[in-house]
Amino acid sequence: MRLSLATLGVLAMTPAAAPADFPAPDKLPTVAEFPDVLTTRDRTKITTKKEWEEKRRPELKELFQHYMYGHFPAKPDKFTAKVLFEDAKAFDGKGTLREVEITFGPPEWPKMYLLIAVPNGKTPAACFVGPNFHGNHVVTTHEKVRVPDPKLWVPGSGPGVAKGTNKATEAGRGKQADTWPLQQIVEAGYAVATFYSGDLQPDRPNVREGMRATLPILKGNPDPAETATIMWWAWGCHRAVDFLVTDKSIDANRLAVVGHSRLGKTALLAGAFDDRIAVVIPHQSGCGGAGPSRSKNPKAETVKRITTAFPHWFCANFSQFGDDTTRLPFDQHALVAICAPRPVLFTNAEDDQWANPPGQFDVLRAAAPAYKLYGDAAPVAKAIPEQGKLSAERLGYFVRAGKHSMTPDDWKVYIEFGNKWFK
Ligand code: GTR
Repeated sequence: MRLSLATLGVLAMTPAAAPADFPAPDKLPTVAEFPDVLTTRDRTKITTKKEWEEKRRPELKELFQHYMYGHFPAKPDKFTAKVLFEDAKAFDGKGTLREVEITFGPPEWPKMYLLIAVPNGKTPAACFVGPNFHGNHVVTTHEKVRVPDPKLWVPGSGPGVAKGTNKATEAGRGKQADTWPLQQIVEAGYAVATFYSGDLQPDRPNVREGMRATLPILKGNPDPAETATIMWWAWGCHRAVDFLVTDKSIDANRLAVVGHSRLGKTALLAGAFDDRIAVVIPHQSGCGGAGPSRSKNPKAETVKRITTAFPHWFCANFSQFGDDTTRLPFDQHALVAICAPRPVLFTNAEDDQWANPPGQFDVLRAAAPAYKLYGDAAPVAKAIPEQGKLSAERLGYFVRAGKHSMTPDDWKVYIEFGNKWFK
């Protein structure tokens, strides 16, 4: 069946036009260090919270859309949720587990499946929310949790995915329960909600599928700021939030977004573009997330490398900066600054230099001026804290020993940070 653009909801999704005066990447001025977060494009120095919110913050949001992540899609007009199952005696009776099917557009649009665990007797609870890599069924052994439809593409590296199939299967159930340790989180008094990132946008280039299939194809004249994959995943986090704020067992004022690696990049972007998210925790997110584009760490991933290996994560404009990141009119500190005054925590591992832990600390330091406008005189530590010790300032930082992974010990750190800021 051929679907017309209108059936696909294209009209609803057509983004606002990019500001006309944004120069092509190679026409931008060179700025060797991080551009000052408080100086606007027209060289005005921001000194008040009001000026920040009215002028610089919206400008930065436009710049990040145009040159890096692509247009921020509109909120869908339609939104319905259906509870697929609920187990009020999950986690040895300590919590309730449910899965919710969320429909937010015309029937052709992808649906999203949100898995929610809530601590019994401790509601409304603060909630960690974020995308997962391989499907909800891999984060729990619970037999009712849905396996993604075999028609939906999943990464070949996922548990229970037979070679060459890219199909999720029953064999993956519970195999990555350590990455989103639901019971541990519930026992700490928190709720947790996760969804498969590929529900919204499968993680592969060149295929017009998922939410990307709802955009118009501009033949011969592609939009260099077309909404890219990380933006779609962030948009998915916002749709999860749309549901969570209606759920009486969740405290809508205490939501923390969490994600690992490419999904950590997603968590930071999601936090920057949605003020309903109170705490932002990108874990080992590196280049394109918490890591600087103007990197001084020779072991870290570069813009050139990431835009070559993963062209679909960012809009086409971003790849233009691969050979000269000094032309970027922002660096990642500005994405953190957009989150001000909300707490942001960067978590890392020593052996994961690809994600650039020291560079991420520079990013936090450079975001501080925006936080100071809100009255926090010392929002960030002066130096990188010692390994294994959480620096729980408003701009928090943590580096542990070990590798690139998301573990129950990392969750202890997110929870410790939550315990401080959700008080
Ligand atoms: C790597 C990529 C990183 C990071 C990681 C992941 O291959 O270079 O930027 O996102 O994948 O998502 O695990």
